[in-house]
Amino acid sequence: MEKNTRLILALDVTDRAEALEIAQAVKEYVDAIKVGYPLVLATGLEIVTELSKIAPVIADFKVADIPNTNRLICEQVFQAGAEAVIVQGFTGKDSLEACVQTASKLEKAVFVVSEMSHPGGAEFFQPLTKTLAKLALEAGAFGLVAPATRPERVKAIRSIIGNKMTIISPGVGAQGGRASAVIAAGADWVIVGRSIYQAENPKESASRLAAEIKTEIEKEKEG
Ligand code: OMP
Repeated sequence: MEKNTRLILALDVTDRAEALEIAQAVKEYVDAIKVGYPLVLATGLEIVTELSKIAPVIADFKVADIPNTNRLICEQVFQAGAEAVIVQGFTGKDSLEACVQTASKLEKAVFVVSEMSHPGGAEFFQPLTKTLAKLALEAGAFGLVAPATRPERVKAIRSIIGNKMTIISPGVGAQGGRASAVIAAGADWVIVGRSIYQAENPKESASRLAAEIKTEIEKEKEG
């Protein structure tokens, strides 16, 4: 997954043709496409294979099971063509390590949820965020998922992990976060779903977001 536009599309539509059409339309503005339960349950795991021909795919299954089941899930997802998988860390070190080991054997990546972006994400995750971030770091995960709705939390998470892991950050647009603010807070990539795929013109929306991110990065370089 190359760091170019620093934008990831969350493709939570439930129609195969619509998914492929949007992916094609926005591909020049996104570094990856995140696919989760809505699209895969509606259309089948083959959609991961199809989309992986358009852009690198992050499979968002928030994997949260015992080590053996985690391994089996990750194997399926990677064999289908995903470059990365999103997993939960609260299942513990052994379960997380099973994901990371499966990924590293296949040269794939694991992202661990450190704190969720919705209001309820503050209830149970926040007291554990630091622990989850450290666990992910020790397990050798590629990165963390952190909330664009709380840029100050992204900043705090960045200060825990330094530059040893990447941060992908959902919550921009429909959930109220701003792409420029979360990039300024230290996120590597911004994840955007509804603001792109529900827009009248998804390509234009993706282009605008990519431009906002670029302007913020240039501002940082100058400053
Ligand atoms: P929009 O709110 O439509 O932009 O979509 C955000 C995407 O990010 C959805 O696919 C969510 O499932 C996902 N997400 C969050 O919104 N918050 C989180 O804390 C974690 C995720 C995620 O793991 O991707």
